[in-house]
Amino acid sequence: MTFILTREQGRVIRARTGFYDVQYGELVLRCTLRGTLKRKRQSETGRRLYADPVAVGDQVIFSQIDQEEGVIEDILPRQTKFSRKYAGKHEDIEQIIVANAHQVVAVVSTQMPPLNFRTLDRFLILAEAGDMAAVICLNKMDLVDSEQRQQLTSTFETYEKLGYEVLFTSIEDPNSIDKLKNVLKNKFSVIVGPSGVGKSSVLNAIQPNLELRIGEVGEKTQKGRHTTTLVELFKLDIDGEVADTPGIREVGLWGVDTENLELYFPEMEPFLGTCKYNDCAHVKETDCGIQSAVESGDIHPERYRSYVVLKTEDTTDF
Ligand SMILES: Nc1nc2c(ncn2[C@@H]2O[C@H](COP(=O)(O)OP(=O)(O)OP(=O)(O)O)[C@@H](O)[C@H]2O)c(=O)[nH]1
Ligand SMILES: [Mg+2]
Ligand SMILES: [Zn+2]
Repeated sequence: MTFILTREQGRVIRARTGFYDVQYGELVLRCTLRGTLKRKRQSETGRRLYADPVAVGDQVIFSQIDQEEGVIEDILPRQTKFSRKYAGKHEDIEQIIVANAHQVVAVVSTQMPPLNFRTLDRFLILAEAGDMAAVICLNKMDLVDSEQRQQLTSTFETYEKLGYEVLFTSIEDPNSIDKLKNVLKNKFSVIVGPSGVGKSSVLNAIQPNLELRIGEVGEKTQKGRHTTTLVELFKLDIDGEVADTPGIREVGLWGVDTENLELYFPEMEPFLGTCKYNDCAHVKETDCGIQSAVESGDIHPERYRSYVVLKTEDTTDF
C-alpha cells in the first residue's frame, strides 16, 4: 500500500480556476477545493467575494487522494497579497493575483507597448495597498536612442526620489539583467505589468531553463497578446522565487482607501493640511496646497494626473 498524506502543509505554485498545483517537497499534486472552502467565496448574503479563494503563493493544508491528486482543506493567513479589482459581469470582486510575495516588480516598456504612467502608478498603489515594496523595471531600453534614454532617466528620477528602485533593462544587455537578478535574490517577487512589456522575457534572460513562452506585440495595436495565461511560481537558481503573471489589461484598484488617496502618493505628504478646505479633494478646489505644489514643480504633473484620474473615476484610463 502506498503512503497517503493527510492534512499536510503545502504551497500553491500554479492556479487555474478550480484547480491548483500544490507543492510539498518534490511532490506536486493537482488539487481541487474542499466544499467548505468553496463556500468561503461567498459572504453571508451569498454574494461572491473573490474571483478565486486560493491564489499562487498561498500556504495551504491539503490531503492527498492518489499519486497525482489532492484536495485543499484550508488556507493559512496571508502575509501580503497583490490584488486587483476583478470586473465580473455583475459585480466587482477581489482577484488575488499572488499571495505572500515580498516585493512587486512593476515592469513597463519604453515602446511596444508605449510607456503609460497611469498604469505604472496603479501598480505601485496596489503594491502599497498589499503591504509590499515595489521595484520599477523599465524594459526594452534598446529601442530608444541616447537622447531618449537621458530623458527617461530624468523622468524616472521622480520615482527614485519617492524611494522606488528603478531598473533600466533590455534583454540584449546582460549587465542590466544582472541588476534585476540581484533584486530578485533571496526574495519572493511577483512580476506584474501590461501584456507585451517583456515580463517572461526578462525571466528567461535571468534563467534560460525556465523556457517561458514569449509572445509578439502587434505592429498596429502596439499591444501584447496575453502570452502568459496563468500565474506560475518558479524557484530561481540564485535563491529566490518569482511569480510570472499574465499581462493585466485593467488595473482596477482593490483594497485602496480612495477617500484618502493622497496617502498613497508620498510626494503629497509635505503639503497635506495646507489646503483652504479640510475635506479638499485637491482636484478643482481653490486655495489647494497640492495643486500649488504641482504648479511650483514640487509634485510631478504626471503623478498628479494619475491622482486626479484615480480620484475622479477610478476606472482604467488607457
Ligand atoms: N527589443 C526588445 N524586445 C523585447 C525585450 N524584452 C521583451 N521583448 C519582446 O517583447 C515581446 C513580448 O515579450 P513577453 O516576454 O512575451 O511579454 P510579457 O510581458 O510576458 O507578455 P504577457 O505574457 O502577454 O503578459 C516579445 O516579442 C519579446 O521578444 C527587450 O528588452 N527589448
Ligand atoms: Mg508573459
Ligand atoms: Zn487640496
